[in-house]
Amino acid sequence: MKTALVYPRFDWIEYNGLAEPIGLLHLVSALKTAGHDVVYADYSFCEKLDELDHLVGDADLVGIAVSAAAKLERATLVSKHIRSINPDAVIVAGGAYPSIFPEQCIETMEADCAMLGEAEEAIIEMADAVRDGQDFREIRNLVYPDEAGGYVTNPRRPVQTDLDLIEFPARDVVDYDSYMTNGMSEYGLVTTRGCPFKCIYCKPSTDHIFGGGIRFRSAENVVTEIIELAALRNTDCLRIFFKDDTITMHPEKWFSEFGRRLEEAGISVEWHCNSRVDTVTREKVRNMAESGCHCISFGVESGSQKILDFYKKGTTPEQAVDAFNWCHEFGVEATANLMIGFPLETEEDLRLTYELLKKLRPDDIIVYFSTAIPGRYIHDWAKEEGYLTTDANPELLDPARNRAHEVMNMRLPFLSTDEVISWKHRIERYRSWRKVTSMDNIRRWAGELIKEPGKAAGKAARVLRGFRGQGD
Ligand code: B12
Ligand code: SF4
Repeated sequence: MKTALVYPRFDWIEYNGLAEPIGLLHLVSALKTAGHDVVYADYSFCEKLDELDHLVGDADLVGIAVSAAAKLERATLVSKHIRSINPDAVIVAGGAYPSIFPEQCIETMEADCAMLGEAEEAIIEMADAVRDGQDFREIRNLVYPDEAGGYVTNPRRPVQTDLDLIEFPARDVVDYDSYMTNGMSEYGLVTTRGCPFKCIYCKPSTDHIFGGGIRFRSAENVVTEIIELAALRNTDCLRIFFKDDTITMHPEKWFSEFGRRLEEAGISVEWHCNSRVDTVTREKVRNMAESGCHCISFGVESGSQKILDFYKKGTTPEQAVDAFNWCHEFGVEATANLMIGFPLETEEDLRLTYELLKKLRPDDIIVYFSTAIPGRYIHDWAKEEGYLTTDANPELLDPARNRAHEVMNMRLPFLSTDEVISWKHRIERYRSWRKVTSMDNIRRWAGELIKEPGKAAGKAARVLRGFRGQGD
């Protein structure tokens, strides 16, 4: 009995950079430890769909990961191909997107079932059942079609509360060399699961995956994973992107312990993360910087309290100013992520956002369009209020893609689309101005020019494009 776990990133441009699928790799570990024969089939570098037939063609159970709506099309291509060469395999869809839209995934991908949420335990039960020829439809977290043409959703199991008990992702199956030569520059790692906040443009999507609330790994457990990763990559110097929703929910002392343990292990880590401006303190930023944090990407979103309140963000522009000042004080690059083009936004709100940026003095700025992604409260709200223009076009549902192509999926009563795009260009010009006038940025760029000329040249080109109002 063989299980194939599939990362269907076939023929796909990743607007946010290449990355290893950590969740799927956790499942590879779980199955291996349970004694199952498991192969990992990564379509990232395949030019043709049949290149991995030797891995998936004889698998009895095939698990296919789908992280977002924008990836469903590719997952479907891969799923249908596997079905055509291996009609008897049980195909299960899992990951972020099937956790939110299991029925759509089963139907579109022609899968047998979908698995909801964290799957370390459920995938073992599923593999056991397929191996033993038992009915797998009893397994908790599973959604499957019934005879009447509907779907059955089994109850969910409780999530693992002690994250330190979850095995590390099986990084040994990843072709990291190919990832690195194709543009990946850092390893992904997660130190928490879930997020307790309620932002309407995000929730309840992650709650469908991780349940509500947040669970933490200990600093010791995280450093042990880093030591193993360093050994696997034969280095004592790593770049890491912590992909937690809100890593700064860890208390201050977590970061000092993390730094101390890394130092004891003789490993230097340069890391960055995403965060909220209300979950950092001066001491936390200092401890983060001392443990190797070089950049924090903050969800600032807007300079208007009215818009932040509509988003149920729970932060204030004043908190953003404090957070950015602490970063500047401790030499941590601070990026401001903004969202503009929310239907209730006015010219005055955009002006407040622009004014806030001048107070923050960010090292980088990324302007997204407010996007009504299915599965989020903002989508339901936009639909009810008549602001939603479409939720079918994957281009419009991926904020990285719609930002690059400057298209939106919500109607704006108080502003024209052109006005919002023009504010985006204005902010991007300010970003370019900051890049060439901030001494910290110039110093960093000069350092990079010596160490990584290609990367530094790319940054310079982006800055120039920004001056021309073209963004990047
Ligand atoms: C890393 C990440 C990315 C990476 C993905 C690369 C990669 N290979 O990892 C990048 C940066 C490229 C990315 C891009 C986008 N992402 Co993203 N991303 C994440 C993030 C931050 C972490 C994922 C992670 O590693 N989690 C930790 C692991 C442990 O959890 P997990 O992956 O969910 O895995 C568990 C279960 O889902 C399940 N599982 C996973 N795979 C499988 C497979 C099978 C077969 C089974 C049975 C179970 C299973 O078991 C795992 C272990 O318990 C999540 C947020 C989050 N907190 O998870 C968002 C998230 C998945 N992304 C999201 C979105 C929307 C996007 C973008 C559209 C955003 C954008 N561009 O602006 C794009 C889409 C990309 C594209 N072009 O399609 C949403 C998805 C929600 C949804 N489906 O509506 C999330 C949940 C963030 C959010 N709250 O909005 N993303
Ligand atoms: S946007 Fe960030 S802080 Fe808000 S709910 Fe989502 S993960 Fe949590």
